[in-house]
Amino acid sequence: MERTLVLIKPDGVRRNIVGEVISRIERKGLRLVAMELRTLDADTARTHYEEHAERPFFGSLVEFITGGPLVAMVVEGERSVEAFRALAGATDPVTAAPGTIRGDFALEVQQNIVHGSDSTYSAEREIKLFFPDLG
Ligand code: RTP
Ligand code: MG
Repeated sequence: MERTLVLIKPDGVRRNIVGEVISRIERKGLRLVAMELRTLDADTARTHYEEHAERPFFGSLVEFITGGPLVAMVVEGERSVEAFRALAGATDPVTAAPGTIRGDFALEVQQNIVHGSDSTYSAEREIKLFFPDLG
């Protein structure tokens, strides 16, 4: 069964929509297999977003993602990587379709509420980074 890493970013926690996001994941039929509320250190954040290390927004992204507690979870189900990305919506919340998490709850590209792994390869790497003890 396919697994993906989902983060409810610090803006989502701050805005008290953790339950809303989890509810959408559960209603879709995906299952939670691990979950933790934690504040990321800068090293973990840089490793998580290493593909963006050369982008102009990298420093600001690391500052944002370490700026408060986030919820990290492993979600499992049929084509869960693609299924969660569809629930999340486009990266830019302005163009994200209404009905998606970003389309319904966000307006700024950085503070877009959730992260979902973009491939099964990324999912494996990210799950190891956040949940090294998970089998
Ligand atoms: P994520 O990795 O967080 O699931 O988001 P994504 O795949 O939809 O988008 P990605 O291109 O991987 O970007 C990672 C996160 O960086 C922030 N971002 N800021 N122009 C900007 O200031 C900018 N572009 C992206 C967003 O928080 C985005 O989700
Ligand atoms: Mg991404």
